[in-house]
Amino acid sequence: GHLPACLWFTGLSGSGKSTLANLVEQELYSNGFLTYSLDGDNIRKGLNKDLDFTESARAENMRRIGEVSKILCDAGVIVLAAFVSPLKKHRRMLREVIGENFVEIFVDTPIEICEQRDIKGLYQKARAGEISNFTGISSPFERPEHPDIHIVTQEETIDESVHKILNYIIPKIKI
Ligand code: GGZ
Repeated sequence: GHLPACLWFTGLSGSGKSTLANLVEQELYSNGFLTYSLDGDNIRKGLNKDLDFTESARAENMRRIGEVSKILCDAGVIVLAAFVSPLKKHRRMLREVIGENFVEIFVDTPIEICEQRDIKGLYQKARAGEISNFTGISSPFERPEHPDIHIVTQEETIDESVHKILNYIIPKIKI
């Protein structure tokens, strides 16, 4: 057995949150930990398909995902949640709801790099005014000041980042 946890990845669109979360999940899963990943793909297409990117809708997005994460933690799961989570008040609320299982991981990639990569072409659309309230362009991102784990993607390899997260979390969840 092991203890539950909620690894919450916050950062800009294209910062590498899902990539990191998926690699950390693979490692945990292959070492016998029970894991579940939440991200825009499985949440914004289902449970939260009624929500857009206005400030109030994002707050509701965060609130629902926080409650789901808490339920999964109660069931003993290691949750990996990858969401922009742009505001301090979102992250403060999550820590209150999820409690001591909450681990804030800041995936810190400069917006210039996210925009250069522009994997999904969203930054270009946001610049062209085709997407409104786009985080980092027309909607704020408040940098976490005291994350539990700070990943500066430009200064470490993906493998180093994955192991930094594993080295932090495994001693906390191992029984
Ligand atoms: C930010 C947006 C937006 C706007 C669509 N602002 O890189 P992605 O595509 O896959 O991740 C982004 C995702 C953000 O959804 P979250 O649920 O994580 O956001 S929040 O925590 O703020 O509620 C991006 C895409 O959705 N996307 N429009 N306007 N990201």
